[in-house]
Amino acid sequence: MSGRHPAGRTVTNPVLPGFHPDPSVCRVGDDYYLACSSFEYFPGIPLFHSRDLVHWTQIGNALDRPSQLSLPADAPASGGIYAPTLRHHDGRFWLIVTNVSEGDGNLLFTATDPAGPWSDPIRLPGVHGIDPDLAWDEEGTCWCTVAGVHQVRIDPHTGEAFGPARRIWSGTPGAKAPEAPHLYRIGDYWYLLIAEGGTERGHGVSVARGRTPAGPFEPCPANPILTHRGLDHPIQNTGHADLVQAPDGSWWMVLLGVRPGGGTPGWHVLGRETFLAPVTWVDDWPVVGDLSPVMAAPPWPLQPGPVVPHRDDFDLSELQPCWISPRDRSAEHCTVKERAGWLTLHARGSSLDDLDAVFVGRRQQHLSCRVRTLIDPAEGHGGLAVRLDEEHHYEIEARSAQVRVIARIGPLRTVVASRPVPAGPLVLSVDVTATQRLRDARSGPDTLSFGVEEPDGTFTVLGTLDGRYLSTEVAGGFTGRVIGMYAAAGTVHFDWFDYEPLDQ
Ligand code: 6LW
Repeated sequence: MSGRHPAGRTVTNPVLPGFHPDPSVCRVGDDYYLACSSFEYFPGIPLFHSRDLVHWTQIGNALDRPSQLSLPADAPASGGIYAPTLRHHDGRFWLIVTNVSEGDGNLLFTATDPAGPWSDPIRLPGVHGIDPDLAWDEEGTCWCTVAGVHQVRIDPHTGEAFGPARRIWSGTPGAKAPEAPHLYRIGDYWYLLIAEGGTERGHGVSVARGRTPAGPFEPCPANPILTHRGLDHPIQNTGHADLVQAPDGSWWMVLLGVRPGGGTPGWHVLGRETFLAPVTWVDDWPVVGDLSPVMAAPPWPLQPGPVVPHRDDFDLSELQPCWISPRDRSAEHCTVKERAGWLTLHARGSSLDDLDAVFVGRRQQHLSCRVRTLIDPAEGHGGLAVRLDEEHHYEIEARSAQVRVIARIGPLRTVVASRPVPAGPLVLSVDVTATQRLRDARSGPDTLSFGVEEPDGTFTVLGTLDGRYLSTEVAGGFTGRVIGMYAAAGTVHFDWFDYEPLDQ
């Protein structure tokens, strides 16, 4: 999805590839900050910094302590933390999210430095509904707007809500799921931006405007102002947007979208990704430009940094912020301090089918990629896995001088291949290869080939699996693939993990 900037530079959408949905963005001076949903993973709410809205570097995760995020042990996949709004107001950053695994609890966090530390949560028992937004009017009143679309005034310092929530808009008549509201004062109007149509192929963005933050709101005659429903476009499910103005006065929209692959119906495997689109204003309504090509907001930067470190030697005293684990990550089960320069995992569950499996992974961010890791399985079983949830994962596991490839798809679990290997540390591999040319209408989106390194340095593939079964269209839910290391029994150590993007 690359396009040409008028200045001759090539830029690429998505700007945050891989499982980075529900983006919310704000600007402070020349710096932009962006937050995404994290669902059942810990740490939660990845935070990114950019100078141009195109190149983003992860600066942390807002919810990185159990006092901020403690998910129930049985929190389902795609439960947990939904849809942040990130704002800067009165010298502080404000972040509001919903923990759907805690009685639909809305939680507010603040920080003076977006890289952290973020505060412990301020609870909002009087705010009901997902996708909370924060906006302050000229008098300093804080308006909290949630999916539906409902609104209530709050004290963001205490979490107190004033009065019952009011419905301020229902979106386009007949359209489902009016959600993801964001409210802005722009010029003479208050704009209420929402997503509607559901987060699947029908997704879109609509807008209304009014003279006060509480409405009444007049819908834009051009709604939806963005949708790819029914379009022959490589980016689908476009919606859940947020607006930001660049220092030069230009406007931009961040939004989520997906890139389905294969034949019909099209499978997306990376989850919902963050895209960028230019916005202009006509008759005081926002008009969204083409998603591809995308032009970067000035000042043009700047060298792109790697989205995440592609190789990790586990030489730092803490895990880098790209690493996430389902539900929790205690030092008791996951540490870089036990064996210097290695990541050590102590098993809890007996396989990745278990809710308490010990797994540390990073988002798959490229349609094609090559992953290698060096495991020492002398004291246990473990391996390299591609995970969507407990019921959808493929892995290669090392145990007692043997490796095996395992596939879990829905209720079915099967050992696809196994073979002996010499005892001792060994390199496990997975190559994800996107389908370039369809064989027929039923072609899958990609293949995943699992293998081991031989003593002569070559790799032998043990099993190649169709990637459609690790897609959202098959598994359901709101996340995307995460690739990483796990322990299934005893203790396993990993010396390094290498992720090589292979997209053109
Ligand atoms: C989120 C909702 C949505 O709360 O999906 O695409 C839900 N939009 O706004 C989970 O990400």
